[in-house]
Amino acid sequence: MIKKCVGCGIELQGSNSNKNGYLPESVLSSDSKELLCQRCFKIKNYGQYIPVKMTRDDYRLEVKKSINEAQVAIPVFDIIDFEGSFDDEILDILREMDSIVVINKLDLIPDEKHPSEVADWVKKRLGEEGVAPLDVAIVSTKNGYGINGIFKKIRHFYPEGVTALVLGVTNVGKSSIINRLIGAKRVTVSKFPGTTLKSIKTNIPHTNITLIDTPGLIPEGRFSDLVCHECNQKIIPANEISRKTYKVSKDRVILLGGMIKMRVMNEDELKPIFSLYAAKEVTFHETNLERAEELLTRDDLVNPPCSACKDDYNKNKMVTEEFVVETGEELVFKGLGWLSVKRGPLVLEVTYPEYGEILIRDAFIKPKR
Ligand SMILES: Nc1nc2c(ncn2[C@@H]2O[C@H](COP(=O)(O)OP(=O)(O)OP(=O)(O)O)[C@@H](O)[C@H]2O)c(=O)[nH]1
Ligand SMILES: [Mg+2]
Repeated sequence: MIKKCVGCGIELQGSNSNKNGYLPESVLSSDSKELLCQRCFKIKNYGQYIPVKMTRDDYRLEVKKSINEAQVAIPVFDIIDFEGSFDDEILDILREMDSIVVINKLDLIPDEKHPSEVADWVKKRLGEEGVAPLDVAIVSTKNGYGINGIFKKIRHFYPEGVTALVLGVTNVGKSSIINRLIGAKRVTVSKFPGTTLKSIKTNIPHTNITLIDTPGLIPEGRFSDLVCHECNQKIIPANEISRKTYKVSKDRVILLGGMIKMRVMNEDELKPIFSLYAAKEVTFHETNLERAEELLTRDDLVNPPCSACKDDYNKNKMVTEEFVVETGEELVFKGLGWLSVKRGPLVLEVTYPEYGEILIRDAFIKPKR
């Protein structure tokens, strides 16, 4: 019988310690039903980073395999990187399948935003993508907020029980949500993307609800995927994000880390006002044109990227594009942060790696007066 790791879903093997799914033969042949591969053991107990390369096809295969078994999808999105948690393949599934959408990491946003406001905003945003979920739950697995709400929603729509497919991009907290719902630290969670390797079925104790955890996809266009994994960890916020408000005139330059250069192009007297949001470890810098170029060479002053990945980052094809962002709109840097315009229009000339996606959306957080 094939045994699988309860942490990441990989098939276990006892013959090659350099390959995925390794577990010493003596443990593997024991009667234990809760076997953990060596990689999950090291992640769980020592917080080690042990990357495993997953291709888009690997991901697709795992999710597709499980779709037929599930009656409902539980797509998980990261509230802080909503656009970065979108992926066409996930949206395609949601257009066809009933879903209860979970928006995770509520603890990271500044506290003036009420969860019901977030839910309304999410429904509208998903509607624009042609997705109409059965319901939306706003949660934080970090502090447990809203977890019971997911359970109640599943019970409400499926009183007899159901098999639910938990899906989403890497690191949004799919496995964390499953652990919260089953009330145990069973599946492996880590701060590094790409933790879950195969689908894992788990039952919520004393119910007929089965949850299928799946590996996360790495979506296209995230700025956070252009830096080394240490910098990646700085960009993915662990605590409440920072916000800084600007009122600046033409030719002032704002640097978002050493990753994005924004030059204000407004000609008029009335200066635009906007707030910038990103993880605390990402530096924000306001300067002039000349100094901006010098600063971009200084990873001690503006980062990420750090000295180790700066050269690679700069090898990306850079583009410069003009964006006009109106009052009440936001300019989103997928996987990095966003800028919210309080008094617009804000005309910006943005220089960034072509791989990264930048888009304009209706404001999610309106800056405080
Ligand atoms: N601040 C905060 N962090 C969270 C929350 N939920 C999960 N995380 C963190 O996000 C990281 C990823 O969590 P996982 O549960 O492993 O995410 P996943 O979606 O299963 O990731 P993959 O298996 O790689 O696809 C971990 O560092 C978690 O601690 C949350 O509600 N708030
Ligand atoms: Mg996972």
